[in-house]
Amino acid sequence: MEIQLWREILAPYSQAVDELLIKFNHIIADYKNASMYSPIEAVTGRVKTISSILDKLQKKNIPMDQIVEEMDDIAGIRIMCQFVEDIYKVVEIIRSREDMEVREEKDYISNFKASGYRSYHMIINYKVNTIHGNKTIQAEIQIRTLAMNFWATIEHSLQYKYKKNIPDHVRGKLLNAANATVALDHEMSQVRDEIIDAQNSFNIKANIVADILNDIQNLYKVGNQREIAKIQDEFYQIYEKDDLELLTNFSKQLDIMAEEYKAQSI
Ligand code: 0O2
Repeated sequence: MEIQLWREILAPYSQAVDELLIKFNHIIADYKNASMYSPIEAVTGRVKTISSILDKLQKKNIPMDQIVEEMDDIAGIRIMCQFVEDIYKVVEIIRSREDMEVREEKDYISNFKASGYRSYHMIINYKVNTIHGNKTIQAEIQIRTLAMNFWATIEHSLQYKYKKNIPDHVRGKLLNAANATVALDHEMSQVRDEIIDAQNSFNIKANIVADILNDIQNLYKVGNQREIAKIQDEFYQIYEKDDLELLTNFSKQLDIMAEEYKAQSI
């Protein structure tokens, strides 16, 4: 197969990865803007390298002309969550999306692999619009906790180093480490509510501060500049007190002031 053909084959997968990354990052942003805890911590994506595709075709005896139908992970998205519970929330989010049609799900968390690998996999059909028309491609979404991801990333590089024949003594250590990540995820889940509360407070404060500074910026354009400088000083003093209620009230006052200026200018 010529290089040019590979480019043509891979282009829609690359577009799908770009689009899916934007969509999942928007989900994170939507939660944060609403001052809500996001079940998605981070998302990454990649298009499988030609060399990995060739390896897999060989391993699974897939003919070249069956790549699109038979290979489901040329486009790959990886979603990282803080807690195991979040993984199942993300699964629900994906199941409910109209732009992602779930073809297959593999729960390697309830049934982890002999290697110790844990992750939730979803294969989806995803439609991309290109200048050559619409094309539906398959994409693999791996959903894992940060601990599962840490383990899988290291184990994956060892598989590469040992060409998939990891020596028994290393394999044993990896299984111990996999068990440790199970315990870590379990312990973290016990304090999930407290951690979420702390993170929500952080988000609420960050959003209020952003609103206040936005109001000050807008008032600066239309108001008395000395008065605005005083407001800004007042904000710094309140901020130092580290009291969410005071900040909230201050933000409300500024909103009222901004509305008054708006009314005057009409
Ligand atoms: P890469 O380089 O990450 O793309 P198989 O043929 O068994 O490998 P199958 O049946 O197509 O895979 O799907 P499966 O088992 O769900 O695995 C798909 C992907 O999950 C793998 O892709 C890995 O990314 C990841 N994975 C599965 N098992 C393990 C494991 O034991 N350790 C780690 N670190 N990752 C795993 P690829 O193509 O194998 O690799």
